[in-house]
Amino acid sequence: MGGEQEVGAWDSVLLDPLSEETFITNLHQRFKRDHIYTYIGNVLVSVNPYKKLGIYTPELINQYQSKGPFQLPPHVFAVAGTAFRCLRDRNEDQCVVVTGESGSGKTEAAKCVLQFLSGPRGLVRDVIRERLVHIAPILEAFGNSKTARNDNSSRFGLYLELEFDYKGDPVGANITNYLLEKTRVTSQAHLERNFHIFYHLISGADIHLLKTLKLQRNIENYAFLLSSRSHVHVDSLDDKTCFASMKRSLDTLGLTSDEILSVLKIIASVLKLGNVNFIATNNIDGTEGCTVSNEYEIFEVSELLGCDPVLLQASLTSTTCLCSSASEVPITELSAEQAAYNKNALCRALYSRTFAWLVNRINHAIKVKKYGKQKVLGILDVYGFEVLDHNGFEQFIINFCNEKLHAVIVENTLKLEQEEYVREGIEWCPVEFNVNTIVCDIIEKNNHGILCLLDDMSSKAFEEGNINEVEEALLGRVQMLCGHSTPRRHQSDNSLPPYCFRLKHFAGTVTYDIRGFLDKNIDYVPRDLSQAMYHCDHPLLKPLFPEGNPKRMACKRPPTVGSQFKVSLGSLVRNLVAKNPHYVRCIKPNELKQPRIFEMALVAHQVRYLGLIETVRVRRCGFCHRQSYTSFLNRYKMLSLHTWPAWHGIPIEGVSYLLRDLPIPSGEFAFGRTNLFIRSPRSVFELEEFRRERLEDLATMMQRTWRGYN
Ligand code: AOV
Ligand code: MG
Repeated sequence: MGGEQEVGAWDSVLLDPLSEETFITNLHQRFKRDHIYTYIGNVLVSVNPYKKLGIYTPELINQYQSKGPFQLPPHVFAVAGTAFRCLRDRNEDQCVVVTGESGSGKTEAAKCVLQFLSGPRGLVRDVIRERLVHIAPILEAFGNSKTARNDNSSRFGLYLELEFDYKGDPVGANITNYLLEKTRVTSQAHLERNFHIFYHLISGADIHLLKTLKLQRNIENYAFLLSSRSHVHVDSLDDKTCFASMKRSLDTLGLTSDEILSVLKIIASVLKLGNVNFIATNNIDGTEGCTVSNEYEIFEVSELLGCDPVLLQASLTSTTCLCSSASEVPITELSAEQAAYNKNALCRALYSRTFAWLVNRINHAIKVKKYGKQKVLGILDVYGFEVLDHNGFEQFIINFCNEKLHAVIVENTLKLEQEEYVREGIEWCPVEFNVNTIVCDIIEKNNHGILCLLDDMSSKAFEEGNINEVEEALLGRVQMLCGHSTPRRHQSDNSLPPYCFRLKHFAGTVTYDIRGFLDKNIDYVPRDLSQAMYHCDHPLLKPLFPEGNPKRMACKRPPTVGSQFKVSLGSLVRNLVAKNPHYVRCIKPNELKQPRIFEMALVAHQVRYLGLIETVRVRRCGFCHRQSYTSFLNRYKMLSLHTWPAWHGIPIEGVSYLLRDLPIPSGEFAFGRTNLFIRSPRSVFELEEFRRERLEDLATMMQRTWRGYN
């Protein structure tokens, strides 16, 4: 990293003059020399290099662990280090929020933060450190996939919270996952893949395991793995190696070989069910029924899951009526189309519930064992904003998540920050910025938002069973909602395709196709299939399908996918705002996933919607840290003879004496009504260093005195 200082500015706050052009030119100059990180004060901007860089070594982790911000070039390790020091020194909860569009490098950045926190220098207890680094290969195998925009795209949201003890060592962690995009299990867009695990398994399992799982080594044999009838290969991924490392990770996390086999049996069953087809037959009463075309697959799935093949086939091709109290329960034969639909619902449920089980199991392996709740450091890595050729319910949920997080970040970095300066009486020239809260309102507003409409209509569709008609009514109402509130220029845009509505998100306008929204929101697994799964002789299936327990009262319908997501996102946001935030803003330099290409227009678009220039403006005149006068005095009074050992006057005066004794320029501090404001992270770091040195001097002095007595 030698000569770093010569390449542009480390911190965009120093750019003169500041404009969108100079900001992007600085990023570009640095990108050309592989300096992908640049600061905006304490916000880190990261531009995806699309090539391996030698800047994530244990040696560098060591350096960033021992040096403070601005002593070394900008780096995601520095952000992790600052967050860690804030936690240790100020005893406050921290969070690192990584954002950016799909393929911009969020997951890689989040992994670097985790790598840093579980890195060398004995920061971590060994077992936990070992386990933490093995989380990613498992979650990525089961939760990531190749999409049009990213070969390793996260198809779930991840929030990992590390807990530290009083010494600053992580003692455990907890993962919260957000809505896995489970429709991918049964269908994928053109040139996209299913979840990685399926390909890892087929390519990487040894011959014995394949035999046990009744699988063949040929991906082309499985309908769920053939997007648009052809298998999509990913150059950047070696499925065989990935399978080995995923298995090693499961072992390291303490999963038993029985547990691993149980999971893989479900994965294999999903693949085999994908090959089950239904042939239409005519019932005696003239209605359409169906039979299974390849009974052998059903037989093998039954062996894998430990169930009766006759029962499995019956629950796939017919349905029993719940309302009857008679001993003979009426059975309705399903059409081939209905049976295929139910089978897919079962596959999605099997997969997503197994994923949830895995997350739970990982949490069990990394949970805090000895200590009570200490301070925590959260890392957030969600699925990035995406606009595809065809955008459905999944993109709607993903983009809503990004919209909400964006609103929170803007609120925190631009709005609240400026309001606080004004409240504290600090001289301030306001910086204008855009907020897009209107879109969040359109989506989530109680009683009126799209999610609420969706729930109302889902109930209607569920009760009346006429999903197509209800979907059309829903479309009309959603279009009205968007039309009322979206800017005029989109109303005049009359190119809206059938069944679609359009939302102007912070990062771009997206056209959503409403077909499938109701169905995916209801997310219903037919009762007969839940019961069949519950009765399987397979250790995971009973807990995964509790609703299949016949003794369980027929309870009310479970909450819809949309409403559950809204609740979990709300609690995530409350959780984040209660912590001291650190931001990593990721930028995608080109759509080709290629190194060395920096598309100006694409970068400018992201810089604009992320509000980065406004962030520079606020940061330029702003302050990175604030502390009440009393707590500042308590922590640093030892650095001055005026204030040490105790200050008895008014706190603000004590702080003013204290600062006069320190070799930090006075421009670095501003006196607010209740807080002292510190401009740059470097000054905070220096204060901490002075304090550490002073404590060491005191300790040495006491040792000498002690020896003198003896
Ligand atoms: P994402 O998390 O932001 O997308 P990733 O972190 O998966 O994006 O990055 C996409 C790809 O870019 C990775 O698989 C790497 O090949 C490359 N990449 C990203 N960051 C780096 C880096 N620092 N060094 C080298 N290569 C990198 V999504 O999950 O789609 O929103 O839902
Ligand atoms: Mg990702």
